[in-house]
Amino acid sequence: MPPFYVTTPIYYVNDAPHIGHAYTTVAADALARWHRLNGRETFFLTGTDEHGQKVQRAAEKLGRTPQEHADLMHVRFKALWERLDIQYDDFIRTTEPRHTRFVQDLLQKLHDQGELYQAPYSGWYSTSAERFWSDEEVAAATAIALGKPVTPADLHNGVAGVCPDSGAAVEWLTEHNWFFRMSAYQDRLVAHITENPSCIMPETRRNEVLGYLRKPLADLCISRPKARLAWGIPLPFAPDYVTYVWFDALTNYVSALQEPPARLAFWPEALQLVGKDILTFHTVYWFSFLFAAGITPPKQVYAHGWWLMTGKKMSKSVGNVIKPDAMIDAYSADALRYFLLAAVPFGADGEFTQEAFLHRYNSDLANDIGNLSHRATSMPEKWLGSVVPAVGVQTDEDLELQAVALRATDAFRANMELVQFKAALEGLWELVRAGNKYIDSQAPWALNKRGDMERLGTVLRNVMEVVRVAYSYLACVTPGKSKEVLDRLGMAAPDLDPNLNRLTPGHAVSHRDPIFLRLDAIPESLVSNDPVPAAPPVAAAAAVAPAAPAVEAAPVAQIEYDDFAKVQLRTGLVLAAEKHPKADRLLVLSVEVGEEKPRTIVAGIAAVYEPAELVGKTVIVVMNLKPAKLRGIESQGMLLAAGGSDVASILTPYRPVAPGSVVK
Ligand code: ME8
Repeated sequence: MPPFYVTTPIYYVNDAPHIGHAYTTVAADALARWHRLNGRETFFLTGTDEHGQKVQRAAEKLGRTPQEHADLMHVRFKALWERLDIQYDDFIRTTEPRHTRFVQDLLQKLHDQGELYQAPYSGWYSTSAERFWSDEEVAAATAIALGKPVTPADLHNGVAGVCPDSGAAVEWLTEHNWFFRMSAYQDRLVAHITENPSCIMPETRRNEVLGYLRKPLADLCISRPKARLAWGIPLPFAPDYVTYVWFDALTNYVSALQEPPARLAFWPEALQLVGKDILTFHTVYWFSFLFAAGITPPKQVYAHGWWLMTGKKMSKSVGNVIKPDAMIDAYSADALRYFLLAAVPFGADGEFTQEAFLHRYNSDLANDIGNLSHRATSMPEKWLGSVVPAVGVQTDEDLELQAVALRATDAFRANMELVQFKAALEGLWELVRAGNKYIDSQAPWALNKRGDMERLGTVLRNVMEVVRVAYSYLACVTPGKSKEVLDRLGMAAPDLDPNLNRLTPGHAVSHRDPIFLRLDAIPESLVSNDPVPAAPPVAAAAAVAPAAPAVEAAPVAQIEYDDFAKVQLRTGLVLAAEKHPKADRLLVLSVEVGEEKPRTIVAGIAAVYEPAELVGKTVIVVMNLKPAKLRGIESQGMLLAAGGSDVASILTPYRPVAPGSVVK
């Protein structure tokens, strides 16, 4: 069996992750887990794209250096992946030396081979957006601004064009840049894609790329003058230039495999998942870079569709995003993972609505599979002393249930090979529904009443086995819930054998709370789409001002609930931590608390914590403590810690929760 390598795009660190980013990453994680479960050697890569104008501008807006910004922002992706139970093998950041070194070596190699050349680059430059636009883009924006048709020729004949982003004036600018001879690879690209049809999926997307390649392919500008864009990897042979985003970004998929050398075996056995927005880059650009470098293109690039909100692509720039943390809080990480994969065929667009989520959650998870697993342990608890019963004589109904198990697991397997999660889950649900029907038709309660314990044992055993099969296959989609249910059946790991005879008779099973609780309405926190209440009056800070030293044995003053309620506590994710420049005892933390900007918190914990160990930890923050300057740095809140003045431990939630969650 060849090894399996799965990748996600590396996400821009200009903003926080949303459901769209979670989608690709959950899909990659499900595939990686599936192949690992089947014993295949697997490598799963994700990461962050940290260079370029977008990141530079986002950092400038917040008064940070781009590196500081990237250091802070990539932690948000890692924190979300932890909450979503994403088991990646490596997380690459394009600012890491292992990556920049590889990109520079590759650029030098292509330069030495004569694949790169310098030439003038012209376009409509917008000073406000700090970028070039094409004739067509500016003509379209100008036409809207003027309310009359505008052609590219008009722009070159005196009609003043405007920037599609800001509406400000654009100017025709020419600068020298470095180009990659992409046009030389046009025929080879067409031949490769035609001879390896599954290298771009789904088929409609492959046809789109072939359609794109029917027009003459231009060479690709791969640089920007450092004077205009400083935040990038310098060209080793022309240090006044940096390489422009795509050459840098795409290369991550192989730069991450360079060390240790054993990783090289994963290339080109790669399945690269991308949104359809970046398919041309991942095929036309990427494959031709690889051809030039003498590297075989990846086995498959799979482009999925978009999550939409009222018909528009969910994106931070439109402002119509759903925050994954809020969905996880309301429903659980596994419910979100399941919904993303079950709701829409991989490749198609899908409208994200709270109504659809609630409906699917209740029908598929709370009702179908939740009920099934609940009944599989409640009935043995009531009637069989909570152990796995032995199988007796098999009836036609039992054999039919076994046949469904074989069919359903085959369907799951076949569809996972095709990267069709929805169809795979629908296949498995045939077994889940058959399991529930089997309980209804076999009526174990009646068998118990009649005292037919042998048949009762056989029926309940079959039900338990169906649960074992279903949750084992689901372990790649709902890993947390699967583990919990399998644990109730006394199993340490998933078992994909579809034969309904794998549990050990006499083994203890345990019955616990329903695994997916039914919800009657969309959770309140999602209706407003703002899980964080308005900030309380700052005057309440007095309630948490440091108290006078306690007098030994003095009775503790009691307070009313209202007094306590004045203290506003929230969870916070530590994005960065460093030593206070002027005080050995203090650390300065940057903590994401669900507000627009992270808060700076100065804490007296330097004696017990190294700054690095705090990054990525969730802490409890007193939000409405009056800001105070501590040795010159303003602290915008306080951390809770145990141990009094000799801090023993900071407080952190027992289970992962989203930053900004209210603590009471
Ligand atoms: O494009 N629906 O990064 P990015 C589905 N850094 N998926 C979505 C989505 C939506 N509404 N919005 C985003 C970049 N995605 C580059 C990639 S790779 C060498 C460099 C997902 O932060 C989808 O996978 O804009 C999309 O391709 C990716 O996020 C874009 O993330």
